[in-house]
Amino acid sequence: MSSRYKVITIILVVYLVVFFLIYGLSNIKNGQRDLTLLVGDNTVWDYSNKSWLNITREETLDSLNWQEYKVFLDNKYFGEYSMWYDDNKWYAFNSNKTAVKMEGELIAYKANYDLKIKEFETKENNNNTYVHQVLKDNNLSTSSQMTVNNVVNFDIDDDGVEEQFYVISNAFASDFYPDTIFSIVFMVKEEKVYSMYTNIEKANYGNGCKPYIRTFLDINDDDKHELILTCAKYSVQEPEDMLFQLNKEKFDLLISNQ
Ligand SMILES: [Ca+2]
Ligand SMILES: [Ca+2]
Repeated sequence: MSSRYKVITIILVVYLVVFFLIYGLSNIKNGQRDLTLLVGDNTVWDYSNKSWLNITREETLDSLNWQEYKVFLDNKYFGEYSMWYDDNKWYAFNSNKTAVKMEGELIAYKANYDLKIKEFETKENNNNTYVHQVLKDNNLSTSSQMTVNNVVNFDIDDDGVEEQFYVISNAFASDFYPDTIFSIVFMVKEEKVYSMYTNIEKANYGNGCKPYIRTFLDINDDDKHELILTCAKYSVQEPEDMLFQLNKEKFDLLISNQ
């Protein structure tokens, strides 16, 4: 090979490597992510071609039974199991097709990448500074009685400092009778309030819903976490499951089961 061809070959190889590094890797990182997520017994979300789909029950039964999922219970890794949906409930089977008992809240996924799911602790809130501010901002009394007033500390944006997530509600009160039912979830970062979920309605027996943060998970593998918020409804009504992503100054609702 003449030195001229060697130079051309080297330039070509370098060009192809650089091309792959710039376009190939970014495609793998951004475009080719496929995910099926089971959220409890009520919700199945599918992510592919950069869009979300809420899968309904009939489709679930047909296409998702007996596939292998990574299973988490109460956000703790439980193992890899074949999942089977019957009578509105997921069942897990090991490789011998023996049913495995699951205790705790189910999150399970099937994906072409590792979905990071982190544990966290929900605590009763005993500092109402921000709660009072948010109640006022929503024209609600700061002396409102509540059925939920919780806080979760979690570093959602991976900057090494935990944010505070407040969950407040007066839904399903049994010993007081509010005129207005509210459920509000917001985040505080550096003394600034970021609203995530606000539902305020006139009381009408059993309406409203009681929210809780269910799971912090990193759906797009960028180390910043997204979160699933569940709002439990009265009696047999299906709970609402919502997936939120922090997008600079605000939370975007990526998908809901309703
Ligand atoms: Ca942070
Ligand atoms: Ca993320």
